[in-house]
Amino acid sequence: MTERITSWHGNPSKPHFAPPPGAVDAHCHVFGPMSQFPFSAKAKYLPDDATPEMLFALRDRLGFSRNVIVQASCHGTDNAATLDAIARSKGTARGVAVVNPEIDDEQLEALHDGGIRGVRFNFLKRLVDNAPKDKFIEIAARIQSLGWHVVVYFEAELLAELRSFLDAIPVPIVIDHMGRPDVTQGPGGPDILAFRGLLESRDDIWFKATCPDRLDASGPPWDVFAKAVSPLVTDYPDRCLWGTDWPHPNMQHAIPDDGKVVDMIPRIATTELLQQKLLVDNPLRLYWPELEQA
Ligand code: 0GY
Repeated sequence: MTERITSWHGNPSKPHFAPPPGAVDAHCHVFGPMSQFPFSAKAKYLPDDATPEMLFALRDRLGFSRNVIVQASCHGTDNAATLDAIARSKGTARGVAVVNPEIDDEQLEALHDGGIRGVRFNFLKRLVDNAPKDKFIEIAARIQSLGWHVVVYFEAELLAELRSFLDAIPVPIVIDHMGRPDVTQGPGGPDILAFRGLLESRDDIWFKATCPDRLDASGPPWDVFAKAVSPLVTDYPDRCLWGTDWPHPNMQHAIPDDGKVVDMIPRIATTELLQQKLLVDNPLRLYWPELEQA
């Protein structure tokens, strides 16, 4: 694997939708720069550099105030690039790490000091070689005292098999991209209904109402995604998060315009109150609880 891929739009449009003050892009990544932060030997894709400066410029262009930077699989369990981006953010970014199961408590505390507030468990076979559930449960128990949560990434076909694993996690859970439902089934289709079953099973499971570009092949304005996802945001207004997914890992064949991705927001969060919860109140509760309004 030698060819580096670019997966992000070079000149995203300015969105028509203006996010509320303090809005958080709660799912984005940085890549490299490779000269400083080499990619993992196990990386399944080799991206071009997507630097913190590029991310923060996009944040400003789109009208956001903060970022949650999620460790991408191409950096494996070395969180240095994510930590570097958080350190450069002047307090406007926090992150989610991917950790080696052997990590000790001191290293976890160092991650906390560096702005990490959660650990990601990735079950996508095309992205990671193995996903040891027993080790993940041990990690989840160990991060409890730090007040962290876990972020879990899986595809809808895996949900039934993962159910007992998810049930055993003793901290809040955030599900990336709603567990990738087939949105063409609609809001009452089997994938969304199964996901609703999970949300009903406990009240500390959150989801990211993200990635119309990944989940809806119809393209902008992603009507199929809007129709399937908007009822979830309406019904679980205090447990949803939103993010750009910049730099859109692996999306080099259908690179989304981030301005258009932002313009999806009012179609899934259809009132100002829902937009305030999705973009400000909910992410602050998880990532900046000290800033929450009383
Ligand atoms: C995403 C989705 C993807 C990639 C990663 O860590 C990653 O490499 O998360 C994907 O390829 O679906 O959430 O950014």
